[in-house]
Amino acid sequence: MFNRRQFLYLAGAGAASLLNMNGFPFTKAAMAASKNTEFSPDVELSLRATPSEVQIFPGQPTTVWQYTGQVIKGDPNGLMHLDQSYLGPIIRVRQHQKVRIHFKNDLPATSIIHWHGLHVPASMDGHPKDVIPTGETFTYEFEVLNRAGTYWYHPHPHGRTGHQVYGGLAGLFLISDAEEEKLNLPADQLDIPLVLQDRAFNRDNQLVYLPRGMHDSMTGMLGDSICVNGRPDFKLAVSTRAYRLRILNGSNSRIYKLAWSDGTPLTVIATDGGLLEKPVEKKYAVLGPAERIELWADFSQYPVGKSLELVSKYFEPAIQGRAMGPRRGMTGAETLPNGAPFSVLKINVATKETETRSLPQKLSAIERYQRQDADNAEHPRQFSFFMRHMRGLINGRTFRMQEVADDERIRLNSTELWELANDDRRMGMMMPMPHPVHLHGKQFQVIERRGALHSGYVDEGWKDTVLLMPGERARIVTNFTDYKGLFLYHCHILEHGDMGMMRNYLIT
Ligand SMILES: [Cu+2]
Repeated sequence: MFNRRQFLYLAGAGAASLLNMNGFPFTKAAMAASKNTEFSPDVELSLRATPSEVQIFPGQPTTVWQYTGQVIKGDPNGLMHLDQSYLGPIIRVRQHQKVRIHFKNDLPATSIIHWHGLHVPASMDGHPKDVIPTGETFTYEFEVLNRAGTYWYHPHPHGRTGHQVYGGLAGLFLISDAEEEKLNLPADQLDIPLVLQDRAFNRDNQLVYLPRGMHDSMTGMLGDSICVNGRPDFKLAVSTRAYRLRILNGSNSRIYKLAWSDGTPLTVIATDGGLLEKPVEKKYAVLGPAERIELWADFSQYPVGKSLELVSKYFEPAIQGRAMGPRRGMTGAETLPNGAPFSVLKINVATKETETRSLPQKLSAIERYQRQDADNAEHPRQFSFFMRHMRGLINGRTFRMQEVADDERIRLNSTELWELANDDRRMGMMMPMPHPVHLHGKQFQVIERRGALHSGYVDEGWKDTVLLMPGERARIVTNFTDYKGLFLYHCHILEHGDMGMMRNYLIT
């Protein structure tokens, strides 16, 4: 599965060469699309979504859908293309920069881009009502208000998000800021993005989506090839130094229970919304779809030649995928159900170098919310997520493009307590599902949670997605500042969102 050229490339050249920096020249066509004279961007990019081919396996290339980009204005390293990957370029910006992005849709389908985790105006958030048809361009303009952190972007057309992300449309959006820079964290070739996604390929090396139809929609699409940055059997050659590993679970529905294979605890330094106050040690860390963690990974104690794996450990499967039997006529491999153990990536300590950094014991300042900070502390908004009759529901309601119910109206500048519950179990679902709940527009704090995987949750920092296992509840607090308008909240098992487990909330 892992071709020799790729292996040699990774092992020989080290981590830096994983990233092929591509500073594209200025283009006239993209420039012509910018008309707004009031907004003066510091950074201007173009992103194009198009069918493409990537050589993932020997033999036939894999047909994918892919974002490609160009820097029109700003640092040419503001876009970094991952080598031999279907993933979109990594966008790197600084807090307070004004960003203009021209999204050109060259797919044979409508689409729109959502900036996952970013606090942007409703009109710039990539709501499904704003999809554009083939051949058209949507221009985004916003100021980067978020803290430094690992955010991402992906399509959000209603009913087709799962299909489009699975086809390859996703990329990282990394923000830096002054607070983070002072820490002198591992940078450049020591700052490694790792996008985890599972995929199913057929014998002709082509992606297979929802081969069992409604069953796969209910469980969410699960593949049996674990890809890192778009590559199965991913290997990483490191030196005896400390690294910053930025991990995004970019999978449609897979949950990872991440741990080091030798039992060393994980050192977590950041979550969805950036750095924690201080590093947290975990025996394992659970990452639901769309969630991010960043690890401080120090290999300085290892001898050259040492190999190590980042693994996903067994957990009580929410979904009995294996019970459904092998995938008919597909790869021949059994489905890898959620909860099954597997190797995520292999690390080889390849070179000796002297480490000069130590892990900062204070990372950032986070003002922690308490329940009583919320204006509705005594009367939390309650949102209940469950499946019924093959539809995804929130408080019994399915997605309607512009619909907002009374309990989905929020006052601008209010601080709110929301209670999110996975009520599949209560609703008597035969196969209760996890529901990772994502709020658009705002980072929040999880103030209370109980669940089977509890000790693997990293709830100490800012979050935009919270995993709810069957029967689980979480209380979150956030303040709805700056922007009025229509934002989504939904299950980030993409097939569940596509089946209607998504609603609007309106800030007025
Ligand atoms: Cu769900």
